[in-house]
Amino acid sequence: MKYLKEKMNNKQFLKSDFCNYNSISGSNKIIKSNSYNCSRVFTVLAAILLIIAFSYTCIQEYEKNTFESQFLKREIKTLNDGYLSKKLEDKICSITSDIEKFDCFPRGNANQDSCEQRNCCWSPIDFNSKPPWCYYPKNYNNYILVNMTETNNGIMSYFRLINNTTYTSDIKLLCVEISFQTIKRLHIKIFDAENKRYEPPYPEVPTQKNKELLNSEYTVSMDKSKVAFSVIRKIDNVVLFDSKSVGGFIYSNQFIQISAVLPTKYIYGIGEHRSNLTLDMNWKTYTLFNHDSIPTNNINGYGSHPFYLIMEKSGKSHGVFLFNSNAMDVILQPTPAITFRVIGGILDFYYFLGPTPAEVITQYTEIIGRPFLPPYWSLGFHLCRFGQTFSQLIEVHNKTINAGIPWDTHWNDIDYMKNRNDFTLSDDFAKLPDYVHYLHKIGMHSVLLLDPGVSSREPNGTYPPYDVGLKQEIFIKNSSGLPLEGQVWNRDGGTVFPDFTNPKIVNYWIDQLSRYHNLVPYDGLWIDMNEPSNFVNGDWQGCAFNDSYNWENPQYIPNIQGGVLKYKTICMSAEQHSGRHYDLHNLYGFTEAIITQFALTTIRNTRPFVLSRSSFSGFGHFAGHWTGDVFSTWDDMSQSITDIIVFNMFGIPLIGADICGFNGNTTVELCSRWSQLGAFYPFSRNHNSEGCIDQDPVSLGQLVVESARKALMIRYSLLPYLYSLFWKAHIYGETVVRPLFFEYFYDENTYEIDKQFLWGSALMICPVLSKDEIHVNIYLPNDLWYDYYTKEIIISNGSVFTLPAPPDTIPLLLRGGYVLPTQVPATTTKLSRKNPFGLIVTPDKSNEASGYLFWDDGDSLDVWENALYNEVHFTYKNSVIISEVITNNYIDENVTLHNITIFGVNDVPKYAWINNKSCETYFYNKTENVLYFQQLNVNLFTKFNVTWA
Ligand code: MIG
Repeated sequence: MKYLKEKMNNKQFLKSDFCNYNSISGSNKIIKSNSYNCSRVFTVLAAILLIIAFSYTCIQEYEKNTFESQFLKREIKTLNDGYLSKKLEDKICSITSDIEKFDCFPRGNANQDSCEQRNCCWSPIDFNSKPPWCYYPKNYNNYILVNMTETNNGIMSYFRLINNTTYTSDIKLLCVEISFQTIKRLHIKIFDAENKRYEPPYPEVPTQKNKELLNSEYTVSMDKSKVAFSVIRKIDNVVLFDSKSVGGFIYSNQFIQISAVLPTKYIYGIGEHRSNLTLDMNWKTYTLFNHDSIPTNNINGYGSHPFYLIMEKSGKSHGVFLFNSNAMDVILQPTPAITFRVIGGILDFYYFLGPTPAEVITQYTEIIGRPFLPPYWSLGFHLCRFGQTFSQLIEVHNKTINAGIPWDTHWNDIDYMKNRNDFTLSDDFAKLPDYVHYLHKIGMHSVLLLDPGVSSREPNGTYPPYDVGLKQEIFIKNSSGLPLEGQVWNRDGGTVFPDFTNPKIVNYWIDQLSRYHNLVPYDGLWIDMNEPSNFVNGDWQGCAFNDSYNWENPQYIPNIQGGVLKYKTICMSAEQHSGRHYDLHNLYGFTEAIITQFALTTIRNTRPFVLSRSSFSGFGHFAGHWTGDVFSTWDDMSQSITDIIVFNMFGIPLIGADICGFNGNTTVELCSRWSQLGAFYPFSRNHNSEGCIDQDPVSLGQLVVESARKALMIRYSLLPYLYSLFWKAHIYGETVVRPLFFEYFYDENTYEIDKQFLWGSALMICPVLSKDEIHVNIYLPNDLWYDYYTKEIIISNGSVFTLPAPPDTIPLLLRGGYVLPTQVPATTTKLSRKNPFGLIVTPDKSNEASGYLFWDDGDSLDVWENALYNEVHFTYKNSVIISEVITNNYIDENVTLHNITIFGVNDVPKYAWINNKSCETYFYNKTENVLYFQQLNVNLFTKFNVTWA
C-alpha cells in the first residue's frame, strides 16, 4: 500500500506497475521493460554472444571472480570438458521400482507406438495400479549445454534444443540462471534466452544483485548433460530437490515440465484446494487454476499458491516457490517426487532453506510481501448472511446485542443491491445508510459485498459504473477488441469485467467506491466472485479460436473442473492491459484486491480491510481470505483447521471459514461447536447461505449463545495477544495460527496433526469436531501445559491426553514459558480497548517465561513505517516479572495494567512488591496454584517490576 501510494504520488505507479508488458499482437511474445540483469543483457545479445564470446567470456568471467566456491569451479570444469561431444544416447528404460516412473503421457491414452514416438519407455502393468505405463527414460534429454559462466553470485548457463518433443514450439535456447541470493535463499530461473515470455507482474519480488558470492547454506549441482540440477543442504548433504536423477524436462511454448525427487513425504502447501494437512503422495495431482466451486477434494480452488514446505528427516525444513501464474498441475508421487506441469510463463524457482518451518515462511514472505496489519476492529467477531431483508438484518442486530455476544461488524451480502448491481441500493435497503451510521455511533463497523462484474445491460445512461467504464475502456476485451460480456449476478443479463491490471482502473475504482461511500459509509469491502466467476462459459459471443496459439484449448489442459479453461470463467483469449487472460487468470482476484485496498485507503484514510475469495502468492500483503462456500457439516468444520493453517503458510494470516457452515442447514450442536472453534479463527465470521435456516447465535437458542459468548469473551480478552501476533506477522512474516510441528519440528508425531492448532507459540486450541462428544483426545508434545480453565498443570513427554469438553466449552491449553497480554473483554473492541490490561504468566519447567505486546491505535496507516506504536517485552524468572519498553511512541489514554495471573505457583507468597513497593492486592488460590494480582494500577507502557516471596 505504501508502495502504491508512493508510486501514485510520483506518477510512477502506473508505468512500472502495470506497463511492464506489451503484448505483440499475433504472437505470444511479451516484453517486459524492467527486468533482471540476466534477461536484459542476454535477451538481445544472446545470439551474438553465443557465437563469438563463449570461450572468451567464460575465461574472463572466471578470472574476474575470486570467490571460494570450489564446488562451482569443479562443476564448470567437467562441463567444459564434455559439452561438445554430447549427442542423443540410447534411452535407459530399466528402473528398479514403479515409483520411479515419471508419466510421459499425462492426461492422454498412450499405446506403445505413441509412447515410443515420445522417446519414452512402454511397460504396461495392471489396470488399477497408478504408476504410468509410459514413462521417461532416466536419461531423457532434449538439450545440450552450449555455455556456462560464473556470475558474481551464481552460474548462468545456456542450453540448446537438439531434439523436438511432441509438444508444439519447443524453446530453442534456454538460459538457466542460478543466483545465490542470500545465505538461505536460492533463485533458479529457467527462461527463453531469445524471446521474452510472460512473467507475472505481481507480486513484485525484490531483485537482488549481490556483489559477492555468499557463503550459502546450500549448494547447487548442475548436470553435465541436460537441463537438471540438485539443491543440497550443505550441513547434512540432504538433497532437497533433485531433478538430475529423473527425466521429463520439457520446455515448449504451452507445456513446461520439470520433475524432482524430494527428501521426504512430509509436504504441505500447493493451494488452494481441499485436502489433508500433509499432501497426498500417492500419484496425486493438485491443479492450480482459480475457480469458483464449492470446496471439494480433487477440484481446483478459488486461489493459486504454487508454494510448498517440506519437513526433512532431521527436523529441518525448506520451502519452494514456483513464481508462475499460469494454470498448472502439480503431481506428487511416492518416490517421493514432485512434477510441475505449467502451460505458460517461465520456470522461476525460489528455494528457502529455513531451517525451521517458521523461518521458511519468513523467507517466503520476504519475497512475496509481508502480511498487512489488519485494523483492530476486524479482529472482533463478524456476523453476516446471504438472503436477508433489511428488517431481518435489524432483527438480528437487536437480538445479538441483547444476548451480550461480543460483536464488532455487521455485513451485507448482495441483498442490499438493486438488481444485484454494484454501487446501487435496493428499495428494501433504503435505510442502510442510517443503519451504518448507527453502527458507527455504537462503535461497530460495516462491510459490504462487491462483485467485480459490472452490469452491462441497463438502459443507456442509467448506470454510470458501466457508462463511465466503457468510455474509459477499462473492461477486459474479447479478441475483437470489444468488452467481453458474460453474466454473473446482474439481473439484466450481462456483465463486463473491469481489468484490474489497467492503470486507468485506479481512478475509476476510487471514483465508484467513493461515490458509494458518500451514500453508505462502509468500513471494509468483501470482494467475491473474483476468480473471476462467470455463469456463462467464456463470453455470450463465444471465444475466439483463430489465434496462432490455441489459448482456449492448448495441447495440454491441466486437470481442471469442467475440462476447458473457460469453464465458469471468461475467455482465455481475452485481452487485459498486462497481457492475455490465459496468463493473468490466476491474478484476477489478487489484482482486484490490490486496487480495492488502495482505493479504500484513499477514501477512508485509515487502515483498509478487504476480504477476497480469490487469491495468489503475495495476496496477504493486501487482504484477508475466507475459505468460501463450505457445507454445514462436521467434516467441513474439521477441514477448516487445515485450511487456516495452510493459509498462514501462504502468508495470509487473516483467514477463517464461515462459522456454522455456508451451504445447507446447520444444527444446534454443530453450530455450537463451530462457534467455539470459529472464535479462534484469525478472521472470525458467522456467514450463511440463501434459503438456509437462520444461524446467527441467538436464532439457534441458548446453547449456541452460551458457546459463542463464552468463546468470544475469551477471544476478546486475548485480543492484545492475537494483535501482537499479527504485528509479528506484519514485520517478520511469522504465522499467527500454526500447526504443532511449527513449534515442535523435532517431534515427528506432530507432522500430521490437523485437529488441534496454536495461536502463536503459547495457546493451543483443541476443538470438538464430532457429534455427541464431551471429551477431546489430543496430542501434547513434550512440554509443560496448563489447562486454561482449571489452571491444572499437565506434564507431557509426548503423548495423548483426554480433556473434558462440556457442550458449551472449547478445551484450551497454555504452554509453559510464555507471558500473554490480555484485556478485560467487552462487547466490542472499541470498548475492550478501554478496559484494563492484564498478563497471564505460564512458567515453564525451569520456572521462566517471556512474552511481548505490540500496541497502537489499531486503525492508523503506516504505524510501523512511522514507528507510531508501542512494543513492550515481559520476562519472568523465579518470582520476578520485569518489563522492558522497546518503543513507546503511541500515546494511549488507557495504559492501566491491573491484573497479572501467574500459573503454577507452588508456594504461598507471604509478601509482594510492585516497583519495589509493597503490594497488598494479590490473592493466592491454593487449589489452582495460581497467584492473582489485581487492581495493580501500573502503567503498562513504562518499565515495571513485580516480585513476591
Ligand atoms: O454465487 O453473494 O462465496 O459467501 O454469500 C454465490 C452471495 C455468490 C458466493 C460467496 C458467498 C456469498 C454468495 N456468493
